[in-house]
Amino acid sequence: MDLTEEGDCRPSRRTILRMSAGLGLGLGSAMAGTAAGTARADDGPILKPLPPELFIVYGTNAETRWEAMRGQGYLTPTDRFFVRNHTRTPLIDVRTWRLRLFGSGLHGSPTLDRPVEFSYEDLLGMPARTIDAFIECTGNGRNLYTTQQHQSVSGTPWLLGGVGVARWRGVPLAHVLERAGLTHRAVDVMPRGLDPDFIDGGRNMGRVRRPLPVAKALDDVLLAYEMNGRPLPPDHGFPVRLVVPGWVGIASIKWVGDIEVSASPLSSPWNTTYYRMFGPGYPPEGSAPLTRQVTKSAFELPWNARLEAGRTVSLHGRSWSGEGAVRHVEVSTDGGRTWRRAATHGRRGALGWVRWEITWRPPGPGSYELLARATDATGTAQPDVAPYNTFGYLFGAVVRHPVTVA
Ligand SMILES: Nc1nc2c(c(=O)[nH]1)N[C@H]1C(S)=C(S)[C@@H](COP(=O)(O)O)O[C@H]1N2
Ligand SMILES: [Mo]
Repeated sequence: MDLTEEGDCRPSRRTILRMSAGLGLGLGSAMAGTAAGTARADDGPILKPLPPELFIVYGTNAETRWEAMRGQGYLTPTDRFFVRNHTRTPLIDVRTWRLRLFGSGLHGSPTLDRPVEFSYEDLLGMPARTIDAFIECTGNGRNLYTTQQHQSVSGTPWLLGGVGVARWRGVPLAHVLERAGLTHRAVDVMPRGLDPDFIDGGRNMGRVRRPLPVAKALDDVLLAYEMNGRPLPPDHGFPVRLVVPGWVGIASIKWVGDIEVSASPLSSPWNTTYYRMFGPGYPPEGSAPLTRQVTKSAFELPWNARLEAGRTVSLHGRSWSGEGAVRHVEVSTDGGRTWRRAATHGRRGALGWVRWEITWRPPGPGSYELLARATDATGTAQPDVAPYNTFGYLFGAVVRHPVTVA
């Protein structure tokens, strides 16, 4: 395993104490009487506050406003981390919750009726790892297919705020699989969420689940129970979620209830109907299931930001890539004619992002487009155009960020 991390393999005593406290009455008041996976009777699909200065809300989803990242540290604070829910955030009682593993890829082929089970406390007692990794929605930037490439696509019209970097702590999935009796025959694992069934156009797709190849599952995937030093909040997958570094956000299943481990390939709507490229140039069944995220960059500015004329401004931003650490970032303030290298600062995590900064003195009042272009670990720069696909996935082209100087 090769993770950017603090290096320890033991759960910290602090964590254990804090989380054991959570097992008692601390969580009790909010959770009492709810069975694992029981939907709440109350209000909206997302539980945390979504103040308009931090989020743009689209139904069951909410994206981070990039201006809310200005002045923040390396990590996205939990209060402004985007939420992508197919249905709604469930409230789960950890006292009755169990992680259930079953399937033909485990010794003795346990069934879902008689699975291998781990409690929340069992997981807290296993070797822990911490990683700083981004989770990003596959459709992040989808709005740009329409506004920048004049193509029509379906799905939530995210700008660029469907991404965040958090410090995730949990048990390597590899460890849990070994403990459950992983065999050499296993090819796919499929975690399944405890949120309600997803209904799409009247069709019940069942609970959110997506197969993950065993090779990735054993590489750097976490079963995370902490986000930014606190127990996972309900909206981000309490009690336990997958964190699949570098991969499409859908791989990082929240509210995991069970994991099928199979000796034959698995499928679900989330690797057949969705999360493949469809459209001209792709076979009717779509591309192969999507895996890594593409490279992207964003300015920590409002969309259509107003900048003051006659003074030099500092432009800040962040770039990230499913290919690993970003090498460098260039910025153009003249529509892409000339480019200057931005100064990167702080950490350049392989699983996270890099922060950068450049100064600009607008030549005069008017409308401008700011462009940022990152070059990934393979030496590939963000392209000018993203390949069209009907769902508007993986918009990795250079974004033309509109600003007004007045
Ligand atoms: N159980 C479950 N897991 C899920 C989802 C969901 O709706 N249900 N959404 C997925 C998608 S599409 C994304 S992009 C990420 C979003 O994680 P976040 O809400 O913590 O930002 O969770 C993934 N895991
Ligand atoms: Mo997503």
